[in-house]
Amino acid sequence: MNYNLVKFTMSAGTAQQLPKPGRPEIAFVGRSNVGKSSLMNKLFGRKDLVKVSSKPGKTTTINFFAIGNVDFVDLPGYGFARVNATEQERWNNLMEGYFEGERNLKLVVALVDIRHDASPLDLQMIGYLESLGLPYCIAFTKADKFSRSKGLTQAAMLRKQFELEPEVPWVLASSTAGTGIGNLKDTIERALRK
Ligand SMILES: Nc1nc2c(ncn2[C@@H]2O[C@H](COP(=O)(O)OP(=O)(O)OP(=O)(O)O)[C@@H](O)[C@H]2O)c(=O)[nH]1
Ligand SMILES: [Mg+2]
Repeated sequence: MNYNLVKFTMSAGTAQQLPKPGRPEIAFVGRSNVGKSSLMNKLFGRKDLVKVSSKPGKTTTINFFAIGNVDFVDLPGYGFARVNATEQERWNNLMEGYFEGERNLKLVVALVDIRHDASPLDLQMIGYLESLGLPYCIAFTKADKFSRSKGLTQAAMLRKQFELEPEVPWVLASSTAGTGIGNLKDTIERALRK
């Protein structure tokens, strides 16, 4: 896949605005601020195609990026203390509309911050992906914050906490250092071939 050909295609702020399912999709989910948008930029080899912010809750819409006939989907993060219930409800409807919309999801890349124990919301997210029977992998992000050996120990501990089956692919990733990007691309290619 030629990542250089990436193009932003559209944003959906409500489930009704989502594009019709059909094209193969690779989606990125995780807590707000975990590094979804940064990791996508790194995959694309682009600095700021996907908007990144130091403030959590930057991504509030579902954003689609196309590479040939495959869509890469940046989802708004969870766990961000939103100011009001209306916004939280919009988020819930948007995410449910997406995941339960019979899309052609080839892989969900679930991002987890390597530095922290599995949070209840992360556990819930993985459980949700499992319950829908979606193919997923885990990207442990911000691996640059640890030495390689500490990162590997921490990843093993988190995989236990999530009770991941051995066949669930995982990578240690850092958008700042570029760690794990090749590995993640291989995982994506394998998922697209299935
Ligand atoms: N050290 C380090 N910082 C990172 C890494 N990836 C992202 N960050 C920082 O983490 C913050 C959040 O990154 P984003 O990519 O916007 O996170 P997001 O998951 O898209 O956040 P939302 O859009 O709020 O859901 C930014 O300040 C990034 O610079 C990484 O691999 N290492
Ligand atoms: Mg984002």
